[in-house]
Amino acid sequence: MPDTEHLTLEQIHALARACLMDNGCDQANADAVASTVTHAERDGSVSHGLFRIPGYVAALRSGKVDGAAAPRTERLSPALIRVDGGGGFAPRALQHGIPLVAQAAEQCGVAALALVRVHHFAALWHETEALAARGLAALACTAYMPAVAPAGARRALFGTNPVSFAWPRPDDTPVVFDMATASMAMGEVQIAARDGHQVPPGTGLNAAGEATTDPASIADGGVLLPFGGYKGSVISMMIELLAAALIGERFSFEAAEADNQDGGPPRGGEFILALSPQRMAGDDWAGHAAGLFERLGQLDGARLPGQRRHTRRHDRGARAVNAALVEKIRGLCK
Ligand code: NDP
Ligand code: PYC
Repeated sequence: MPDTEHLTLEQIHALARACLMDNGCDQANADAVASTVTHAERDGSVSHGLFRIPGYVAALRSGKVDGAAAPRTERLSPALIRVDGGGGFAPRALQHGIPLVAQAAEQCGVAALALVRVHHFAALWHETEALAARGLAALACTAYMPAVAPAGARRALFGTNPVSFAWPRPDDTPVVFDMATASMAMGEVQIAARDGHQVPPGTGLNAAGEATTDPASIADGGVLLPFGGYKGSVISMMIELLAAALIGERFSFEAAEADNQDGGPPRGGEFILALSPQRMAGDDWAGHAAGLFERLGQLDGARLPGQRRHTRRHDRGARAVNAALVEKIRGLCK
């Protein structure tokens, strides 16, 4: 295993924030991204924590992303909100848009947020958990750049296109899943390559279109496969439609064609849906759902999604971070 360096959560936040500010972010944007990165490290979502800082910095340095972007709101109807991220990183626009869609869903029972002109490089559970914290069920999805071959094909068209769903539980953490619709997130493949691990059979193909368990030959010139064969493939296509066609943003292939290939996230969009169980099912909604979770917990081997991350969250101690990555990030600071 590569060397690691132990950093407290405060040190992780400070390092990320300083590096972003040294490379052109204003305070609001640096704080928003640094918090997202710190929460990922806290929860063990390593592929979407500090690992992403070099990409964020590349996008700032090339001028692709505006580090001082200020989101703007357009209310398309009482239940339909568009937030224009102004070409900035998604966490800043989400900070702005999530309270607005939550309030609209509380009033209308259901509301949607179309996040446009953002650069998304993070896990999605941040946004769905924020809505669940307000008693709402939430769904979020975004596209990226082609990395996944549709079922039957050997060339990439879809992004790794993640989807997250969170269900609120009063006085408890939400039940939440957040997953790439690829067999594996590309970040996980890149980390496996960095750390010298193989990936499971069925993860992807090399540049010659042959099945491989070597992560480097998937990440460099190869393709990922969708999770679950054609079923994951059609869900990935749905995400392209929801996070691009539905909200007037770019498909993964369009995002890649317009991108400057600096290694940072391309411009794209995110679709978020917020639903009020209180408004739809009435007072009994939480107890009713708890019955399902209880039954699931009684089955040997089964667990609730989100449980692994939420357990790690209780540990407020230092996190072991790849030492070469920490050195690289320090080198990107002034
Ligand atoms: P994982 O395969 O690690 O996990 C997927 C989900 O399944 C998690 O919510 C996890 O919960 C849950 N889960 C895992 N095992 C079980 C189990 N045995 N029983 C019940 N639930 C389980 O995620 P991915 O590698 O696919 O994705 C990693 C991250 O990458 C995501 O956060 C995603 O948002 C991000 N990503 C972002 C992209 C972007 O464009 N911004 C693109 C692609 C991915 P738990 O966490 O508790 O283990
Ligand atoms: O891990 O596939 C991924 C990914 C793409 C964009 C952000 N994360």
